[in-house]
Amino acid sequence: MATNRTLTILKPDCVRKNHVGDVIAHIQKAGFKIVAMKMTRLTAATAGGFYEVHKERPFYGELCAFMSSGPCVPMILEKENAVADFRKLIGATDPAEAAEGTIRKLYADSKGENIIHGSDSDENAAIESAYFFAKSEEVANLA
Ligand code: RTP
Ligand code: MG
Repeated sequence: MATNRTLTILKPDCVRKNHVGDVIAHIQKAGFKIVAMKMTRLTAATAGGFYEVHKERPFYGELCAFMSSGPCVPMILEKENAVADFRKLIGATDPAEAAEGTIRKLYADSKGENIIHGSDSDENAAIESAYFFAKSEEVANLA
């Protein structure tokens, strides 16, 4: 299987609850390598652009307010089958429905504040990575 990349965001609730270290450890133990990482605070407009696909959904305003409510930690991750394996690692959108041992099951409180994002396709992983990182911020060689 080919090595590829996904984009994650440790959301503002993750930072607020001091779970950044726990979640990064969980991700690294699952075999993902960190290719790029930063801490940043999104504006409501930047959060809205990131989740633009959801702009007609009833929760969009709440989502933009939440994602801009404090600092977050976007990262580009690399692993074989990264997108699908990462979605499996984080669990279902609603932590109440997430499988035992997944990041959302372990650390998230609600469907709206669910601790972490994961890209849903290789195409979106590339688009989302470029949304947060210049190519010069990505580690070219992990060895
Ligand atoms: P994400 O994009 O953040 O990885 O989450 P996802 O694919 O599992 O879920 P998605 O359908 O893309 O929804 C994006 C984010 O919007 C918030 N949400 N709130 N209150 C609600 O019913 C609701 N539904 C979705 C969540 O923060 C979700 O992760
Ligand atoms: Mg999504």
